[in-house]
Amino acid sequence: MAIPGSASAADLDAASRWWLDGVVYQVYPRSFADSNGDGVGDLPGLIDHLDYLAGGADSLGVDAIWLSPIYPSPMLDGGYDVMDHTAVDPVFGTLADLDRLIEECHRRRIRVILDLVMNHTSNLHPWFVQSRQSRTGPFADFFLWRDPSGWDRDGRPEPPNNWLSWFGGSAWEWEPRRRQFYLHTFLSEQPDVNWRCTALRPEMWSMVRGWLDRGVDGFRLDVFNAFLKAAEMPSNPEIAAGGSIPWDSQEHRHDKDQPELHDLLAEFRRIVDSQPGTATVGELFTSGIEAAAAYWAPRHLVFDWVLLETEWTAASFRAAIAAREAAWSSRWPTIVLSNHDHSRHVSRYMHTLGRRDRATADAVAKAAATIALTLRGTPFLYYGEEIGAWDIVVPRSRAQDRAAVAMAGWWNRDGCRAPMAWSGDEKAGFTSGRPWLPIPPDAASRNVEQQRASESSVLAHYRRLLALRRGSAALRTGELAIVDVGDPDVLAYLRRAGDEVALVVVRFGLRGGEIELPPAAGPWRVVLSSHDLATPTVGSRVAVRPIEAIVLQL
Ligand code: TEU
Repeated sequence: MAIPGSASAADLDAASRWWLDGVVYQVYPRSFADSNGDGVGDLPGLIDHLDYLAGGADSLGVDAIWLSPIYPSPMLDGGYDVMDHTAVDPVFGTLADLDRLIEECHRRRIRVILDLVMNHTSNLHPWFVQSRQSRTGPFADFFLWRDPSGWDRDGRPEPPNNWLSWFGGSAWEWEPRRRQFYLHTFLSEQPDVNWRCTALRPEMWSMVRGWLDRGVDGFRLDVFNAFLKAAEMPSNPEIAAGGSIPWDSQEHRHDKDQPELHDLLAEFRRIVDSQPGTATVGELFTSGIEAAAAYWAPRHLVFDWVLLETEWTAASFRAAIAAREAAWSSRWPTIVLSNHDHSRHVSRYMHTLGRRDRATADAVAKAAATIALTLRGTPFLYYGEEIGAWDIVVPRSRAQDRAAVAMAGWWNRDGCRAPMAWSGDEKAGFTSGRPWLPIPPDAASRNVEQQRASESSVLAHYRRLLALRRGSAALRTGELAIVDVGDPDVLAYLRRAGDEVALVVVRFGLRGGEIELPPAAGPWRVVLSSHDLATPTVGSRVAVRPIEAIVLQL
């Protein structure tokens, strides 16, 4: 496959093509494994479970892990409010633990991606603590300070413009000591940094180089497309028929996606590219799939959210895949069904099906995994999806997601961040202490230990899919073409690389039936089914059972 602006896939050596044909696993460190009994996951706990993630008969076999932020933080936004980008929060461990994690990952041929939060800091970051105290001093312009646009009749200052916080309310907070407002796209405790301040960039680039020097293999860039705002900060156009959240009541023309961002990104990417074998993935903030593809470059992936917002029907997935293929063209997308910000996909899909039973949930988890691991692009798995994890309900009294507590109507993201279920013991093998979030109620029967022992488990299916993908150039980097198999409830697509062809067929609904297979150079054989191990060879037609995904090869 030719990659624009760089060598073809075949020309990339194995060490440098992991971002192209590998599989990334997102670890939410707080919820993965706790080694010291404080109820919060940590780096030593993660290290203890690397064999589970690495290659090998009894393991998953992922190629990279992405850690959500592990830096010192007040944890008002799950660590995305950073106080020091060059250190490790003691709740997760030490820099020495991180060095050991990197070493242990590299020993297992797993790359390590850190989460860079460079759009904002915590309000407790030393830069902001000094910046808010006066309009002079070395950090005065590290943040986005603006005079009020006026004063109301009660003498209160009015915000510089109409910009909104993603979490609701104005994006401006008044600081009496400076008699100015500062911008916060997210919580008021997350002041946006000023990327137009020339003194800021060397500080950020020094931090990035520091992690590269420690052997980090790449970065996930939090809301990278919001780094630059229009210099004059004009108000955004209002949208009368706004969407479901306040953010959607404006056209975000001036508070993100600025033209100068391409140069800033190029500067950052040159630093990363100077280290062979590295890669990045940009977390696109609320923009569309075309924007994602436009920001893409070789080694520098960009998330789009089309699949994250797709319903569990063949029509929805067909449309989403067609939109992706059209927007990305020969550029290389990512595949995301779940992450730490959204309801887990098994829960979303069960809602579409109107079901709550375990058997249907497992069937959906396996069928969805088949899609995620056979579409064109780099899959990003979210911890727990490999055992079919779904959302938990967190009572408001135990809510940790500040946005959900502070903002009415905000979905409580704790629901998708439950502790990983390693075993069936009372704390699921996650901790010996009081878990920071409730252990999933079904952990006793939905856990790694129980699923490792079963050939029909969701975990077993992920392992088989990952092994199949590893052995198939077509499934890793092949071209994709949607095919019509004459049944609206069935999604089908071909993956092709050279002479190798694979066909993926997925039935979404609850009524089985036969489909007509596309004509091929030879007989199709079923190499993997999400329902069972039997893999009959087939003729020109094949029966596809309810919520079944099958992979066929010639
Ligand atoms: O999330 C930003 C975010 O929520 C949007 O990118 C949204 O998920 C996406 O556009 C799909 O609708 C990032 C972090 O992932 C989140 O945990 C933080 O709260 C936030 O930035 C602030 O750092």
